[in-house]
Amino acid sequence: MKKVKEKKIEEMSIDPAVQEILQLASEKGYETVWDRLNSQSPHCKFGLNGLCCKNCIMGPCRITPKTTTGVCGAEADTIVARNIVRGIAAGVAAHSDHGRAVAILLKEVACQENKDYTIFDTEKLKAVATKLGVDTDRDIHEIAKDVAEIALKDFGKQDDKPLKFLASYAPKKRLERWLDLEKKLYSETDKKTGVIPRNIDREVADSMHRTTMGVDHDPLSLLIQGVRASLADGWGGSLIATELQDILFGTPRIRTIMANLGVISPDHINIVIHGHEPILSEKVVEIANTPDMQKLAQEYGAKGINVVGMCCTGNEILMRQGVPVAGNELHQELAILTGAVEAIVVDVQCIYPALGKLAKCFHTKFISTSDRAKFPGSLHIQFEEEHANEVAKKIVKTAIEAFPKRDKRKVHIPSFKSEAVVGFSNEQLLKILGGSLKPLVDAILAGDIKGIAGIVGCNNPKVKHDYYHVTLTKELIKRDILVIGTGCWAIAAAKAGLMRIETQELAGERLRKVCKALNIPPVIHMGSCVDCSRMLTLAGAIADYLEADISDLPLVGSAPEWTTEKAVSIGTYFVASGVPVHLWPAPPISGSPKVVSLLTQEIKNLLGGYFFVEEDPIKTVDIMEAIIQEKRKAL
Ligand code: CUV
Ligand code: SF4
Repeated sequence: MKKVKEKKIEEMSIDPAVQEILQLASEKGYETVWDRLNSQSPHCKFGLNGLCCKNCIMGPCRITPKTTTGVCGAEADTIVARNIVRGIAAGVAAHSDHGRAVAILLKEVACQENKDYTIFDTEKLKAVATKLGVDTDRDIHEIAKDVAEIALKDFGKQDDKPLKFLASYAPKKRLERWLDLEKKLYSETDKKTGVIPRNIDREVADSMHRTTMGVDHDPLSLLIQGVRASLADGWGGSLIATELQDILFGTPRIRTIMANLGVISPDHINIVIHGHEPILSEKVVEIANTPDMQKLAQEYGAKGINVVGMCCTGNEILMRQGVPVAGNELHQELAILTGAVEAIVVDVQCIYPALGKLAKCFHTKFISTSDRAKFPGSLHIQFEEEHANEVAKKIVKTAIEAFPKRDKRKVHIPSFKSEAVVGFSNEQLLKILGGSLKPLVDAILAGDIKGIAGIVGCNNPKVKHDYYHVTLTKELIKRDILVIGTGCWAIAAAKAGLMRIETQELAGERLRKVCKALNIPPVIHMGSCVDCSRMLTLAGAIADYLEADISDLPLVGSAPEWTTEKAVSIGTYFVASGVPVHLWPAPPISGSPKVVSLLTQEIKNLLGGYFFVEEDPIKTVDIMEAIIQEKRKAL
């Protein structure tokens, strides 16, 4: 294979902290994700186009102009659709398992079987209960038990009724549209096809069943199942995760945090928490801050303990506790390369297995904690909710004990860090707006806010790190489009200083005026990936307020540096909820013109949303603005 030419460091990332550490890595010979990408390039074209099937052992089969079917007779359309649906299902499974863990914990806390956690936010508990139709005039433990049970039922019920969370949270018109489509698809195809999710686990299982060898071969039928599964994520698993986490750990409030590798401290014991579930990260933060642990750290010669976040679990603890964040997806190896990290503690999702080998080059303990995520080279300390305090203590102590082994000659911490205003839960937004959506809706109707763009998703070494996130964001606010978002985008925006109040000056005149009046930045951090559900419910609330459907509103979405299967699920549930969504890099569907046209055009008539793919960020904003203008005309 042809060797691709190596990228220059400036082409790899726009983040100066990243560039600095990459320079160091290249001088000292440490391997990073960019090197491995280089070794894997050029990538297999069959995989890139979605044309490789290995769903049975008559294969693997690849589709070429000469060989147009697999051994079983499956054509390109079927293979491409099956592959993408499997990706969605995996994403749904990941987010929803996260939600399930929170629901189980809430039930245990409610039944007072778990005493290491508490019901922190009773106001949120009552709000969620009211939405679900649970009687709130009782002891909070009884209310919490009912809420948890409803959530758990959404994972396990066997009837064909919509998920209770979806039915209770989705806006009226959208629900009607899904039900209509459900009926339409019922009569046109078989009885079991529809868009309304029945049970979160079942939609994952159904997706796996129908994509296995010899089951569903119709691309539309397959993609509709992908849509149904994705809705079980957005209005199911992810929503459950967000709402129940708020109950257990508190609804985010506005606060200022610091972001980038510069938050790693030269004099403290640094613990990086990476992964997704606040059940772990909240505990580590809490225990590390106890006087006992801080004292122990001092006995070991450190000034104290500095816990910092990374990726989505970083988003969770910055939103709720104001914990600084060391970076997004592509920072995980770079944090270790600073030489000043005593422990990188992980649970599930987006964790590179490469951390095991890299940590061994330093004194860093790479601590895995989840029974479903083990790594070569990690120190496994199993996290158990029922002994959370004890396990968290063990984790923090392990980090403290690593401190004397830190090699001062290897320490290199970039000084870059930026301030960011974060913590915009919908509850906080409403509070800023004076308790009603009216001022926001009025600003949209008047054109002071031309529209709202939600940007989400990962980093990907295939694209210049943070470049798309940051360029898109700056260009959108310049055109009076408010930007909200989650995930690694949010960390990119925070690092780039776009979440400071001063960013108002980069916004168009009309958006600037609105942000000044509300004293908020024009770039809004709404949380982690599961908190995309906050954006869904915000869109839903605006729709209900206007007695409209989400697809009538001037909203657009983007995942401009996406990596994971979870991002495919997120993109799909936004499309299925009526929002046009931009993607870059292109998803692996180009091998089937049929699937491409279904997802970029035909789906618009069915659900109102659709995907579009564009590499250039400015052209992307042109398209987004055109979509917004079109919707505004119809408003
Ligand atoms: Ni869950 S899914 S790389 S941490 S946003 Fe970041 Fe967000 Fe993608 Fe992963
Ligand atoms: Fe090949 Fe069909 Fe088996 Fe896929 S399911 S590997 S296309 S024979």
